[in-house]
Amino acid sequence: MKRFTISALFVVLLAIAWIFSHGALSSAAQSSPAASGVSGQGKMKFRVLYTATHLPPEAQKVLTGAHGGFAVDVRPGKGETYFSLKGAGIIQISSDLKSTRLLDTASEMKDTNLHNTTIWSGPDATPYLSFPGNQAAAVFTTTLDGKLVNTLHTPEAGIDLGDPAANDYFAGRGNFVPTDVEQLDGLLYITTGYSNLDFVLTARLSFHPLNAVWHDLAFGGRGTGPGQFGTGHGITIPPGTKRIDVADRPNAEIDRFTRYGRYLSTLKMPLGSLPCDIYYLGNYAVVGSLDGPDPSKGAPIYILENDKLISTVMPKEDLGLENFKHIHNAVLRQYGNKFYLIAQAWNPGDFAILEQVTD
Ligand SMILES: [Ca+2]
Ligand SMILES: [Ca+2]
Repeated sequence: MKRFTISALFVVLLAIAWIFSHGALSSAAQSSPAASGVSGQGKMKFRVLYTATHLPPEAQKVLTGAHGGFAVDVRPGKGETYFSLKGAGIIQISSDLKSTRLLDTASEMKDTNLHNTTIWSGPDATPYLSFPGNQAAAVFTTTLDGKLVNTLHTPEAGIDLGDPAANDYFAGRGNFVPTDVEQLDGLLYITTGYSNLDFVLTARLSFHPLNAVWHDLAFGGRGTGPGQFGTGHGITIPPGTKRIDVADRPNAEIDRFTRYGRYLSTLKMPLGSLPCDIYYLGNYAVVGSLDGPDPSKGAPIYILENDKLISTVMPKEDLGLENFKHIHNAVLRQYGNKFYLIAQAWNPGDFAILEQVTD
């Protein structure tokens, strides 16, 4: 009986010790800025849900080199997000954001930087992913399981791209440096912001088998005039429209065009910001910015509603994500009754998923 009492007392002491140590651990975790910070204004405030450790181990190993962007499968019943990391390959984030996995990626895509991603559907509704290979001088198109089905290479001298400046550039052996790609009505629209050309080029798609050939439509060009770019870095077509939006990064502008390349208007971003690309979800838009107006205060993710800035999320300053010195890309997801931001940083690269704070 006595022995039983002593044993029972020991068990109770063990339990108390466990509770105390567990409590200490959880309070340590909660006191880190990444776990407690909130950033943004109004209804679009966010906290950290997942950090880089949410990615597959092979992706974590090469994450500091991240220099790309996300595509979200917005078809009904889908919701997966795709991007690629040099040295790892294409990564798929599940619709509920709870899991990530690497897709089997062709070696010519895996070991080069894919600077952004878009998802689009062919005339028979087959979905494809396209990636601008800024180092490979190619635009790669895959199926959703990562199988490479087309590679579009540098325009050959003599091909009519629809603009004498673009034709002369490639006749003079200028380099093709795609920085983003979109698809509309059988045309790929490709920004070339990292080259002196700095035009949007187009290529005509055909199917079964998938092929892309250069098309005689090009627009933009380097400059500060209407519809010109300082660096035409990102290109996006707002879903349900036929409008082409180009992020002109050093000029803090989103330049808007018809699908025929006719300049429409410019959406001004905060002066001194460096918008990399724009992503639309309903009436909302998200703009990841390489720097903010005050670079010492870090890089913002801007959230717009009907083209009006409603929230500025600062992952480094407010959320303690130390590697988020520069935002290279961000997209907005809605899952259940909440919004989520999926973001990647550049130099150093990093990754995070932020969750809307609704309470
Ligand atoms: Ca411009
Ligand atoms: Ca884009």
